[in-house]
Amino acid sequence: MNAPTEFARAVCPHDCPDTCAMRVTVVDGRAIKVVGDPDHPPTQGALCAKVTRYAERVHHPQRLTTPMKRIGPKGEGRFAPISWDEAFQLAAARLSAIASRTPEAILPYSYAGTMGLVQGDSIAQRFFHKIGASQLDRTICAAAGAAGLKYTYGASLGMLTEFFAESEVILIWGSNPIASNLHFWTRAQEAKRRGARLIAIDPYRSLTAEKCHQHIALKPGTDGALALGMMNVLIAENILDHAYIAAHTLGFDELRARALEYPPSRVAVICGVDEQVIVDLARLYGSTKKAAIRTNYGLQRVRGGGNAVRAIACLPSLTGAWRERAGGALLSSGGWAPVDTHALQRPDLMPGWPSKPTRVINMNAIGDALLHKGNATFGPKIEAIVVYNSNPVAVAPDSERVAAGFAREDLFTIVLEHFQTDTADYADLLLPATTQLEHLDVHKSYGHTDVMANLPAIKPVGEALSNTDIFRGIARRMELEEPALFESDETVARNAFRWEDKALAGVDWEELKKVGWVKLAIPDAPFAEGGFRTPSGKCEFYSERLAQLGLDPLPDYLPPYESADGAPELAARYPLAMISPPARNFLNSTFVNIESLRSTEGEPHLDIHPTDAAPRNIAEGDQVRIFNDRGSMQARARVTDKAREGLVVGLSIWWKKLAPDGRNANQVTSQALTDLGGSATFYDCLVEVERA
Ligand SMILES: Nc1nc2c(c(=O)[nH]1)N[C@H]1C(S)=C(S)[C@@H](COP(=O)(O)OP(=O)(O)OC[C@H]3O[C@@H](n4cnc5c(=O)[nH]c(N)nc54)[C@H](O)[C@@H]3O)O[C@H]1N2
Ligand SMILES: Nc1nc2c(c(=O)[nH]1)N[C@H]1C(S)=C(S)[C@@H](COP(=O)(O)OP(=O)(O)OC[C@H]3O[C@@H](n4cnc5c(=O)[nH]c(N)nc54)[C@H](O)[C@@H]3O)O[C@H]1N2
Ligand code: SF4
Ligand SMILES: [Mo]
Repeated sequence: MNAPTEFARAVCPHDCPDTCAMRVTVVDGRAIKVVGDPDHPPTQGALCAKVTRYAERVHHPQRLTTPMKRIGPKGEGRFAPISWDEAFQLAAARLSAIASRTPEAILPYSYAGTMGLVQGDSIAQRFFHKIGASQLDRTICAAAGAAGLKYTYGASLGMLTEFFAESEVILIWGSNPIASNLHFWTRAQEAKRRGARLIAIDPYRSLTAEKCHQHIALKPGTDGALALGMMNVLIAENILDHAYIAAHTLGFDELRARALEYPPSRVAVICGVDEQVIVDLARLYGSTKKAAIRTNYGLQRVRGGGNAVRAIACLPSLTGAWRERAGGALLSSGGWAPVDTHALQRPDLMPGWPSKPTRVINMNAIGDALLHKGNATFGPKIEAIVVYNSNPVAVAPDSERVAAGFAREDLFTIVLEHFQTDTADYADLLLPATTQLEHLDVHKSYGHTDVMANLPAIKPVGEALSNTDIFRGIARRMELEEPALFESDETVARNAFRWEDKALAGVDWEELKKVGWVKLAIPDAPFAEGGFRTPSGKCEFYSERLAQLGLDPLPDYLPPYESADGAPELAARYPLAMISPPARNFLNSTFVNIESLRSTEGEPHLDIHPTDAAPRNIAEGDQVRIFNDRGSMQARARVTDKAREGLVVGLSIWWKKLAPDGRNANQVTSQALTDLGGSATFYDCLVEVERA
């Protein structure tokens, strides 16, 4: 426990690249204030508006404080309180009965409600592995980008976020840092004050794009073509670092041939951007020494997302931007920390490991999976689902099918939650979980390069238990005897990292607990001398591993599934592309139920260009219906050129039950998967819009 000084030290648990250090003021056992730690360099004393409200969320009157069981029809959300003893008994009885017969009929469903390595996927994974449950492929967010990086750099690695402050050109590509990566934006502002040019590449004039020197509003899902077009110019005009290419890259000749297929004239048509803009962008990028790319996940939520990230990731290796610490690219820094995933999750507890691991279900197709009757290829029908750290009924694509799946009378559903979310409404057993201020955890970051310790600041609210305690409780009642299931949070945290790794040399868990955070030892310019983590040790323009999988070994442009190029007939019926990126005051669907933040967002909106609004008779403030073959939702129209022509934007992710029509953007999104990584394609979605 923290000493009862004036504040306790915590880590923001949310799925955000910034992983801030927090100071919590506790009075009489209640957290009354949470602020950014001024001593933590990446946090610089500032939290975002959402998490400044964290104490309000922790002590919210609607926090779940006792276990509950369903008393009404499925999905109605009526529950009666029960004891933990009864809750564990009910969970154990149902799961044991299924596990003894068809263990793969049990499925965990979790994502990043907390990014903590302990309360995320440690005891929970061990539990599901031990009972032989199906595995979940956790691909809802970043898997396409991660695959793009893996096949190009070897892992999720990139330039260090602090050095963007020294960059001379920054491409903010598929990223809206003012909403979703605030502490990077601070660095970009520093660079801007020193004279850097900021260029946003985004189909939407986001809060960030509005504040950049230039905004390139390409068509959604066409980033791979833009990157190849830039390469074409760099090659044609010989703006290349030949020495860097020769020493530290693989497959230049092949990439060159591919890039020559993408002259700016062709790319201009694909992207819906002037040819000269592409040429100028490439020239500026290539001729600036300290040229940096902050790309983010917004651009990889489309069919060609993995290839687009790969193409972008090649750019700094062509120009040698890696030579400077203020040059290079960053999508995720998550691969720098030496996390011991095997020790945390213990895949070896799976009955058939390693030769016959259990079935894997992609979380993006959860709707189809829950509605599947089971057969030889799919395997057994899903009979039980255990949801923690996620709100799939609100966040998963093709929501009509997701909700229909959760509504199945014969599905046994356990939900571990802080609040009665849209998903919790479908639970048979609803179990109250602790928040970050009430439990122990250890963190890495995917935006900066510190590892951090989170210590409990207050006692659990009500009868809440940590995820780890809940899974230990169920395991005990199932009479599982595996010791790994009963390790303490301390022990799990102590083994979460390979402390002997040179990035952590000299630090251990005791030390980390004491000091709060430790910066990993990584060179300022990590790839100045090559040292990529691919099999060849080079930046792989050409990937032999992809070739062996029967995939294109070179990055290419793949038109979105749902676009005039990808599906002309569909585009004729549903001519508008819809994207639903994060709203500034929500974190995915977290915080939507915090009144102060929800009232700042107001209500669900749809931004639509005047040229698209006029023929549909849509005026500012009209209630509109957005629809396609998968479903429909309503929103209030904002007629604005922030959305480029042909694009509509509905900032997300609303709780359905807190939206006027009980629906959200995922009514229209699809379960189709990306080219690489099996990621979701939330922004690869055609719709029509009409006045409601
Ligand atoms: N306030 C807030 N912060 C968040 C979140 C939140 O919900 N709210 N969510 C967190 C999570 S889980 C994640 S993954 C990150 C997400 O944050 P980011 O990685 O920044 O991704 P998005 O917000 O999805 O999209 C960023 C920008 O990409 C644009 N975009 C959409 N499609 C395309 C495209 O095809 N090409 C290009 N170039 N741009 C495109 C969008 O208009 C948006 O402005 O943010 C995290 N931080
Ligand atoms: N239309 C559309 N849909 C999207 C996106 C989009 O841009 N547009 N973005 C997608 C992306 S990038 C992501 S990452 C996903 C995010 O999807 P999710 O990971 O499901 O994120 P949240 O909606 O924030 O839900 C997390 C839930 O976990 C709970 N939680 C937090 N901490 C704990 C804990 O310690 N224990 C337990 N038991 N519960 C906890 C929170 O209360 C919250 O309800 O959504 C995706 N869905
Ligand atoms: S959500 Fe992101 S910016 Fe906000 S406090 Fe958490 S880590 Fe920091
Ligand atoms: Mo995400």
